[in-house]
Amino acid sequence: MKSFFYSLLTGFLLTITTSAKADDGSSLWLRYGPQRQNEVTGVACTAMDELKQNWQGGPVILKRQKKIAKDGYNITTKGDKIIIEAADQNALLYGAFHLLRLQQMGQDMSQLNIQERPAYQLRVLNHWDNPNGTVERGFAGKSIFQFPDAERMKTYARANASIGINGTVLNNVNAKPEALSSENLQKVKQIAEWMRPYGIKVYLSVNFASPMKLGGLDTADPLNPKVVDWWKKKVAEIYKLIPDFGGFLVKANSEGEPGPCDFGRTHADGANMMADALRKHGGIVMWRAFVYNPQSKDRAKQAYEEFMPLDGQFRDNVVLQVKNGPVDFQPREPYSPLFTANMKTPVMVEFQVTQEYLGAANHLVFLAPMWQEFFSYVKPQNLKAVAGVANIGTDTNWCGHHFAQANWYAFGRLAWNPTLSSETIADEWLRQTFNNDERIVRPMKKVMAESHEAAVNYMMPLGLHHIFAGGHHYGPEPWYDVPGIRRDWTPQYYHRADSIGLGFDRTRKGSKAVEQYPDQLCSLFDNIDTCPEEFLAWFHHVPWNHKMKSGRTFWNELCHKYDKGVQQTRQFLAAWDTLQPYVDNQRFDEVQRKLRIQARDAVWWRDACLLYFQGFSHLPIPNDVEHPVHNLDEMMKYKINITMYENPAYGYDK
Ligand code: GCV
Repeated sequence: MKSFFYSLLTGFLLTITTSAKADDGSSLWLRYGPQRQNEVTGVACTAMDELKQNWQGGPVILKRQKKIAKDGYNITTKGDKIIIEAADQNALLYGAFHLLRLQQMGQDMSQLNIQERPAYQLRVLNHWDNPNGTVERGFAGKSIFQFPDAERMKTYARANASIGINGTVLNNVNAKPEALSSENLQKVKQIAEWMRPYGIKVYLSVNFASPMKLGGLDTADPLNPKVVDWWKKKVAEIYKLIPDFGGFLVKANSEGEPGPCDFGRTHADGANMMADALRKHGGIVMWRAFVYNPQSKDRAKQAYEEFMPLDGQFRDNVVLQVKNGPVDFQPREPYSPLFTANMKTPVMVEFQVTQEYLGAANHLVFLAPMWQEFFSYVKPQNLKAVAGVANIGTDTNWCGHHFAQANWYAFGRLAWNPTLSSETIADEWLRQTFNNDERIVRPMKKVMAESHEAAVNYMMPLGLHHIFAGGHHYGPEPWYDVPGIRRDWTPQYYHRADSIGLGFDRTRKGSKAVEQYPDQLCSLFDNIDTCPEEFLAWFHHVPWNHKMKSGRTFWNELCHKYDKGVQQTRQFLAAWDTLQPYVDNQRFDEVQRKLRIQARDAVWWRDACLLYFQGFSHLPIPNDVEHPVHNLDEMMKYKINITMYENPAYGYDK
């Protein structure tokens, strides 16, 4: 009896000691043991400092090896020493972080023989940060660049370098002309100095009308000599301050932003003018292909239609930055057909790390599986570079949700090596961010693996897209409409629900968007019987009674998918609830709170969408799924009163 009480007491104390430690998540995945001086010799650089402080093992030698390709490195064990070889200092740093990762994951390092080469030379984060400190689609507080402090900038740079990110665009693509003011450039210079030791170049988004709004010219026509001269001088000013400045990112003639088309010129004219100004300094232009006009019959076709005729006309220091899907970062989209159009112009993919359409910083949605799905259609070698719209802000834990850090991490790892499995990435991240305890790693790896599909299920299954709330884009509003609003900003434009069925007919008989894909895929998508079911309502107006592979009708399948998503979020919460003894109190509570919101939001999504679409299908919700608990009229009246710069504190149910 005594020993029973004793073990109960020690068990209790152990639980208290492990869970009582509060951890605010500010260290991200960079959690090394107690610092001590270690034997690190060779090239003196940031890699050496990093290892001296954080490496716990035997001697490490950093060696320069000119023959290794840029940014690549080798790590080899030789007797009791570990040798990291690379051609330059940045790559030595990547090697050092690789070694530290192995240390954190408790790996055997007695026989290392690693050769790493990145798939892309440019691996860049895009921050949508505004000069006033707000972040467009930012769910983790304010801009980290508004009042940057050296310590936080250093953690940011280290975190990026640890996953191979080597570029950062500091401001919103909806750029203010002031981004190029001499005053702002001083600030950019300071940030560049903090980034430089970690191999990160800075870039700026620029407003195409800057020569007018900032320079006082009466035009921004890219072929006007005064405009050309203005950009040349501005670029020279930048490089004088920041000799390794990366270049410009441009959103032009899209969603009200100015561009070359305002002056009767093409996107190529605009991009080339800037590229010429940047060329002699080694800078590049990332020109976004995110364009669409309100009159179009199918927004999904537009980037292709607008940019294909310009192929071959861009300078070689221009890269077209194309969103992964043809519409706009929806929970699931087919890839944008520009990626397989065999363009001569280099293209880079733009992923969205911030969860604009995936539950903001409230839902646990691990994005690596979604990005891998993209790479299952688009060969990595077809791309020149990879960009990710950052989910980073001033919140203590950087990303608003502890598990959203995993998306920053995954973005960097996939930009380095797009063939990495999402399971490997989740495993690495969990072990570094929490610990190597299998009781955490195993269940949460499963949750992370299922989380994207779950979100698709409870938000927009079977090819549905763009049925979210207007403005802040959080929560379901398949009914959203405002008098006079452009049609391609309303869900009805996309879901086209009627008494016959649901979905956008993009077949050869419909908008013909399928024809932008290579022949084989075009035929596959075009035929309702061969179209992958996850894209059904993307490419077809699917009859409510269409027979699905499961044997169910389309309507019944839709009900099942929505309900499955709900059940999955409950399982995620249940899995997390059991981890209380193994996770520090603060992170346990914060994640639990978010998972509860997610589970409630999933019910909101399911109920809103099924009840709304039922008004068209006039079919009963099958008895083998949980029936809605909310009332459609009330859900239709419910509004979350926030802007596009903040994370909702709650979902539907407070
Ligand atoms: C930065 C969507 C988002 C906008 C974003 C735009 C873009 O429309 O809702 O916030 O603007 O995409 O990628 O340019």
